[in-house]
Amino acid sequence: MRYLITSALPYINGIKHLGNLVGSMLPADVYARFLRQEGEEVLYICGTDEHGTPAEIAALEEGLDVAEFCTRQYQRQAEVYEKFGLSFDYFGRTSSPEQRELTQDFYRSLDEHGFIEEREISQVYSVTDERFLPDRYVEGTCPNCGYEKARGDQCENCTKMLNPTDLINPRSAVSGSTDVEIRTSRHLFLRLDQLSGEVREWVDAQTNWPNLTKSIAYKWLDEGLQSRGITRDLKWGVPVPKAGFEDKVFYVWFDAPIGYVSATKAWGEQEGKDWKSWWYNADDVHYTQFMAKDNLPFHTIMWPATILGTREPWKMADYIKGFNWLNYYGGKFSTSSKRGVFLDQALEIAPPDYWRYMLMASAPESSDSAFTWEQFQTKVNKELADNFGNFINRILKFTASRFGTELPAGGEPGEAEAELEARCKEFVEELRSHLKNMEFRKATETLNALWSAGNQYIDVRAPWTLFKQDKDEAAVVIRTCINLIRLYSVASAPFIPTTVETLFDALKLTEEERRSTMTDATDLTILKAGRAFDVPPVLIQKIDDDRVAELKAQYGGD
Ligand code: B3M
Ligand code: ZN
Repeated sequence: MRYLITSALPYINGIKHLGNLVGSMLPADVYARFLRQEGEEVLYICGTDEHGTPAEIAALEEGLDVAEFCTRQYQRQAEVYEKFGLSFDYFGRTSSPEQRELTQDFYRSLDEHGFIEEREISQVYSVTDERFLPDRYVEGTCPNCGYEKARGDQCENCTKMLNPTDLINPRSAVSGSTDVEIRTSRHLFLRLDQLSGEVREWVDAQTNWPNLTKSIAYKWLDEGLQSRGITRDLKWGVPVPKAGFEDKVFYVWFDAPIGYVSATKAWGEQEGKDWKSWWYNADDVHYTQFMAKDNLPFHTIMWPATILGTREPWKMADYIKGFNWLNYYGGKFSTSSKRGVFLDQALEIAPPDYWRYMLMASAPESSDSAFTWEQFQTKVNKELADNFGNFINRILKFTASRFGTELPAGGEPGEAEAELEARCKEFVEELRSHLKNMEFRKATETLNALWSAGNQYIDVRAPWTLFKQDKDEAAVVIRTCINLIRLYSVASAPFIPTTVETLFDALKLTEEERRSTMTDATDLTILKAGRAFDVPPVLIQKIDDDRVAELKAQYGGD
């Protein structure tokens, strides 16, 4: 088996927040890093989702040409993800030539097999803006409650679902102009109604999917699928290869999932690799998708229907890991209302690994979970700093001052060491199994338990006292601890890769030793007496109460 991994493609219109990271790219990265460490062949693909009205409007607001705007935003996002240690094999763009070609091919196959129909629809057109307005870009007074800023898809005051034509005094949300009218326009529709049976059969066959994923898929199937418009009256997007549709493009959600395929193709072209074997007739590929729950309908229904309708053997997901919401003090993180912590801000507050660990430890897997600054502080201070960082810094410093910077010789491991090794083996098996099952919260709990094992061991074996009584015994304890530090680093690598690099350097591990599996690293006698090491700088800095108060005041909290 080879492992294909994708995480939902972040939308282009700005830097994402912690809630976006925790529900897609970060868990996918932890999983990818783990599988690579296990020696598996992995391809982790992501990229920016660049089409659609929000990109056009964001560009307009910045006074930039939309292509130029997207290029800038792509670079900004790619840079931030790199700083977070996201190990994509390729980070593509849906504005690529590969995307255009593949999207048009998908459309042609669907059309050939009779799954496309043409219909005339009525839409709000803004004369001033010279554009059709998507439902949520029409504003007006809610006919139900009188709220004056209701959107054409929903009133956020009374939550009633609306059509733009329901609004009283409709106006353009782009310019505020009331010079709006209803115009008709011809569009292409995907016959989801005809594909519904096949989609259901496919969902039925996915016996191992998590509940969240399955329940969302069935909710849609049970409500009944209807034809869905796949074209829009916009300039920015993949052109529709059909006479009479020259001034239209495909709907952003039609082309977005094709971005997984086109980014893989772009990777293949760049690296000189066979990209197609990952996607076409790819029975030897195990494909996992990561995303937040709002993206599940598109990945469990729309995208599978698109693939099924081509009648071609494109790869469909073997497993879809969906996430609930990470909330920010009771409300949602929100890009539009700038609520919560954005990734560029997060990097100014603390190193990426603090966030990676904290977010995986609070991943909203079985239900929504809450981000609070106190929680961030606790996870960093009690788990990362106390259990992990302090143990390492303390042992290596003590060893350097008493024995020098080489693993000390003398003594033989005894019962306490055998017991510690046995416990470590158990924890590592548990950790591997959680990671294989993509249960990230449980995985961090086990990792934390593994980190505690070292502290418990030195509480009993107190090398600082032993050193005065029996130097050889103390040397055994130290060698065991340094081997344990190696195990910590290998086991923690998927979560906190940057810190682990520092640690690998401090332990002067060879390239081959760095590639060790967790299982192999449970042998606590691998690093022998005489091996040199460096004392690393303090690995994890605690976050004090004043800083928490400051952050709460700055970002809003409570
Ligand atoms: N860009 C998600 C979003 O922006 C959307 C995911 C596409 S995955 C193919 O909410
Ligand atoms: Zn209302």
